[in-house]
Amino acid sequence: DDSPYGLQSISNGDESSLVDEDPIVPLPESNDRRWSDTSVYARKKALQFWVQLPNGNWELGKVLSTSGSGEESVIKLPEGNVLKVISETLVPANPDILDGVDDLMQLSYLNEPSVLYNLEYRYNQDMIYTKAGPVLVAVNPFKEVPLYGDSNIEAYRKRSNQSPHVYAIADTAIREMIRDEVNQSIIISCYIHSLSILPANISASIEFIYGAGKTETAKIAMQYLASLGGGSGIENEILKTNPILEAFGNAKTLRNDNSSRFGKLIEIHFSETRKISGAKIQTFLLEKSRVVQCAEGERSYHIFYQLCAGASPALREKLNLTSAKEYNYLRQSNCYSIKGVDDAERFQAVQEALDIVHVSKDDQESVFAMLAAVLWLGNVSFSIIDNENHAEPESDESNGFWLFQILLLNICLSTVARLIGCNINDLKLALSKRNIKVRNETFVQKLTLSQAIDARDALAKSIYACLFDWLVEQINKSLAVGKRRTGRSISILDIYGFESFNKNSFEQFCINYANERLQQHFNRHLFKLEQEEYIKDGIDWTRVDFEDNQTCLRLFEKKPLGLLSLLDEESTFPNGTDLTLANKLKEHLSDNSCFRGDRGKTFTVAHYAGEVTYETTGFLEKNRDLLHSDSIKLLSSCSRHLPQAFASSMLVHSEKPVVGPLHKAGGPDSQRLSVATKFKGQLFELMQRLGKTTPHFIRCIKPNSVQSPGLYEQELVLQQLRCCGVLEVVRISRSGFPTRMSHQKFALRYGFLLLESIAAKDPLSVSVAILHQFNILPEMYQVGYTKLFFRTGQIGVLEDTRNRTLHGILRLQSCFRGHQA
Ligand code: AD9
Ligand code: MG
Repeated sequence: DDSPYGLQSISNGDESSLVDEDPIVPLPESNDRRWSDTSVYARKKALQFWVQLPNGNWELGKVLSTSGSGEESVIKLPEGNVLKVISETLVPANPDILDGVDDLMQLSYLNEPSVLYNLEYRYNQDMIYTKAGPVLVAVNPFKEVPLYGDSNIEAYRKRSNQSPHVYAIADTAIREMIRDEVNQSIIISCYIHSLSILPANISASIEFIYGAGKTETAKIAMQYLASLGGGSGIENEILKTNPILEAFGNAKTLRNDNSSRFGKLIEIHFSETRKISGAKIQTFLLEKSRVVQCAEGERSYHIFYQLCAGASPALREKLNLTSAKEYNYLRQSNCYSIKGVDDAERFQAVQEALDIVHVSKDDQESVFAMLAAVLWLGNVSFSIIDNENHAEPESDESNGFWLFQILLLNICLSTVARLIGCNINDLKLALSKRNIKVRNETFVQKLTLSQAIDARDALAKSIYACLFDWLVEQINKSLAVGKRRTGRSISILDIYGFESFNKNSFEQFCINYANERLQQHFNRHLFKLEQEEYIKDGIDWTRVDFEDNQTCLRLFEKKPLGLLSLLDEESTFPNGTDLTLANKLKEHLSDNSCFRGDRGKTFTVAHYAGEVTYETTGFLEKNRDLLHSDSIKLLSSCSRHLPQAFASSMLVHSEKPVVGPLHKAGGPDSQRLSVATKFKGQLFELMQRLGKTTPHFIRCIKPNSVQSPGLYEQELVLQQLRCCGVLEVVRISRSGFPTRMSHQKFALRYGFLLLESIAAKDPLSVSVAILHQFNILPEMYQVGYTKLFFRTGQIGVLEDTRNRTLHGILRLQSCFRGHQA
């Protein structure tokens, strides 16, 4: 395809197919000649229009007539229905030759229905990838599509296939890394995790919402990079990190059977010989709470079910393992299996993968022991021992009447103690008492029932989170970049999308903050790219400001009066509560236009992707994320090496602000960073790293709410396009000159429309003559050194004239032939 538009190849063949038989009733003249494709100017020129039907869907229609004043138009729909509409609501549609273009930038009229239609047109033909200028849009097919595998990889490597694809993105990343000697990144994101911000008819089906395809897309990109090979099996090791991290960090949710509950960045390093030399994984904000709590119909992390289903008899005995249904942590959500997934089989695959990334059999057994310890901890229950509601783990004679229960509970406590390698009495103490140091004296405080349950759950969550981090560390050791390093890498980021549920808590707060940061990166980068091309071709370009999310980011990050600082401050007050936090935020942040204090414990943030109302319930506790010093001590006293490692990792010393009610009292707790501060630090580091790379953006879209192949829900897609910035890119490009064509191409395509013959002239002169003849306003285009740059819609106007002229010529020819006959 030699045309930058793909126009040539599409229109080659029978030109008469482009001819339009319907008479066009011209819309009234107007002075409103703005470049916007919804302007009267554009509306007057277009041949067909998008009409929004009462059900919200867009249909293609043609204007039959327009009222005298021009306010109303009569439109004919494809099925022959005729509709009277307000002219202003008509949205110009693209000429048919632009149907299904593989880059939205090629559309002459860039508007929502046109973009929606184009994606749908492609989706229906399993062309799930489309470019939106520099961004790749991936629509989840919810079925196997024949786009992957070795032969396809080969085709992209040789560039014999150039249609949009994750492979093409990965290939470009490799080439640019080599050519420019700059690290690259592939940033995969989606927007809308929940449909609660969608219209009611769509959110009704929320239970069946699946993922948008980020993790699959990341794996497809990894597959392409891994195909470069590396020797000593490093590429296979890299691919095998996927089943491991998915087992430990993914879970079945109502939206996705394999939902990632953490963010991931994998940095793949290359050697001088362009082979893979190693990799490094960084993870973000694992959803810890899932270990002890998950909603009906969801599951905890896959690995628990895999272990219960797939452990060998010997391992079962060692871990005192029973079935998933016997564990409280797994039982509460009443969901044990996933359709089409064999957990036992997956467990074998995980073990093999662990072998491949060099986690020794001994270490694997320790890992499984930690998992079993978490499960058994969940079965520890408590009894009230006095009339002040103090509690102790149930395990001694005080429960004499419940002989069976004593036996069972004794088993819980003793199994946990054995699995982590601690003294059973120390464990009991850690779950029922707390040492509090005030000045130089230490007091022992008995825990109430709810405190004891919290202490137990906190211990379970910490063990799991530490285990996850430990595994990532082991994987990184195995993938460590070899000696032949060049320092060049390609990073792939698979991070949670913007979340908005009916109830939004601390997790959504952090995730949405991360998305604000990423969006800023996205905006800045795309804007910069755009400008560079204009400068390169020497065109006159005034920087156009676009709406950025600086105000929202400032709301989060400003010191000392921003959401994060105030949250940390309140977290250090022993008497701080969810309500005092909410009040504090309202008191200090109300002058930021992105903030709205609501009634009670809630507040609302106007994110770039939409408003989200957060409930402060649990914010302080989750932000402090305290594992009591007694529990840390317990872990460090264990004879097993993993709990010891966990304990020392929890005692991260830092100069940074620290939180926790025991802050003033000293002790290990006071050394810990708050979750929000740690996350912010991670994000800053991430942004810095990404800032030094050339980014390639992939936006994943889910086309329907029932994970069904072939179904395309316009409204759902539109919402995602809106918040995921595809329309933002479109908007930015509309304010620039998104349409480009070389002088030669332009002269060739439209030259025949010139009234006076200047055939002998050079392409530039022909081009300029065309522009003048068609009265294209000077602000609508720019003449560059090599190309013409147009505002959106301009080429559509020329293209329509060209079609009409060709139509006329064809008619004349057939008349002529008829006459001759
Ligand atoms: V979540 O935000 O982590 O809950 P993701 O990561 O966005 O989510 P995921 O990649 O897990 O979504 O995709 C969800 C499901 O869509 C997969 O399990 C596949 O069944 C399906 N999918 C996604 N992409 C493809 C694809 N390219 N080809 C076939 C796909 N199926
Ligand atoms: Mg995922």
